[in-house]
Amino acid sequence: MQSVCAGPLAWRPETARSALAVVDFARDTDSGLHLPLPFLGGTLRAESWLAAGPPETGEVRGLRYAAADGLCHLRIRVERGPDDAVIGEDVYRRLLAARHDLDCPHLLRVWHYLGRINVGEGDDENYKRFCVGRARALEDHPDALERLPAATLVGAAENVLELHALIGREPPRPIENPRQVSAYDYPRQYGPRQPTFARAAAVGGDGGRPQLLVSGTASIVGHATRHVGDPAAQARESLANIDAVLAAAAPIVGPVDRGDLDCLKVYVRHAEDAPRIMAEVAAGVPAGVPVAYLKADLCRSDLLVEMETQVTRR
Ligand code: 3EB
Repeated sequence: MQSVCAGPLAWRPETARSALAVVDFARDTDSGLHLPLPFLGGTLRAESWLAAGPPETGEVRGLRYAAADGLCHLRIRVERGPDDAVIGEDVYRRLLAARHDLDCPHLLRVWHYLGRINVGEGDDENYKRFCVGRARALEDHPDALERLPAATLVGAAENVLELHALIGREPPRPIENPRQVSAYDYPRQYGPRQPTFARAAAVGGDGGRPQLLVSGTASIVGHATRHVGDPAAQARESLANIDAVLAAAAPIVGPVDRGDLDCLKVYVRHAEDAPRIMAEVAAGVPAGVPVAYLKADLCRSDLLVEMETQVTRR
């Protein structure tokens, strides 16, 4: 399998020996995890989350896990019901409890793939209902609210909620973006309960090399969507937001820029916008960075593109 982005999940990536999870975007293998999202192209075909030793695997609270060396990859997939507040709360309660069963009390990174994400009007939109359920579960876990994980939440091509998470023994250091209102402070117009994630999470570094996991990053400045209807301009704004997150994390990961990205994942709402978005990424990101393009609906119906990335201090 080519172009595998080595994730963190080894507190010391240089000594990583095995993978807790291999996520195979392009479906090159039967052995990797597959996402409920169509692969649109790019040189990055899979990502792996590394650990120091061979993982112990099993199931806890309905979540499949692979754990080694104080790090754990978790996943769960459930059918959607009539109200995503219900599955949001249920899945988050399971995840928050599983942290303690596995002796990895800290959420580091969460990915959510939610079917029919933009269906429903106003506060009844499925994404906003999901946020209500997630917030209800987190209310009972103030420790988790204090150190929010990096996250991505995009639409799934199937009528499910699939959640993947990295959790750890050591806490992440959450990073915010000075160009954006923190998602947990979004004003009421975006829904009854705010999304609970940090713009990035720095992990590791204790004698090893810290890694910065950057959340799904879109064309939002302040709290407003910018460049409605213009996918190329949204791609440029998303990259500007990634630059701002990298700058905010410089005290931890050093002076890094786009050329230092381990890899880039680009979520595209409309496949027909992909050529224009690919052209912006080719113009704005050095050619050595492996990129994956995945088709997904996004949390706000006016967002056309979203990007996530990571960087490992050299
Ligand atoms: C945004 O910045 C875009 O609800 O967990 C990105 C990443 C977004 C994570 C989430 C939402 C989430 O608001 C949407």
